[in-house]
Amino acid sequence: MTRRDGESTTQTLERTQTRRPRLYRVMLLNDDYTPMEFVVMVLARYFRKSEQDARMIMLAVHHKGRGVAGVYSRDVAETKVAQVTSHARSEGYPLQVVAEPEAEE
Ligand code: TYC
Repeated sequence: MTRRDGESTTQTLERTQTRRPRLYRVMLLNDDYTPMEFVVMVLARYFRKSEQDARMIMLAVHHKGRGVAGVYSRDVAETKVAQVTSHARSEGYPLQVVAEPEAEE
């Protein structure tokens, strides 16, 4: 804020309520080329799913087009996206992984 004498000051807005940081859904998108086994491995290794859960999630993505691999803070979600994308590319697979914010309560 600028005073009449031309000096600038800073105002502080106080809030007593705290808000929990947003959570982000890491989504897997379907494609025609990434092998099912690779997607199952990704879900087990990077998203700590059991073999059984990993298969269920992979098949749901295969049939519905997309699905949630896990829900994390923004930093962790973005790291998972980067790690899985780089692993997939290193194998020559086009697997798409994205993070999207959950709705605020
Ligand atoms: N549709 C792929 C196939 O038939 C398998 C697949 C599942 C790929 C999930 C990506 O996110 C994915 N080989």
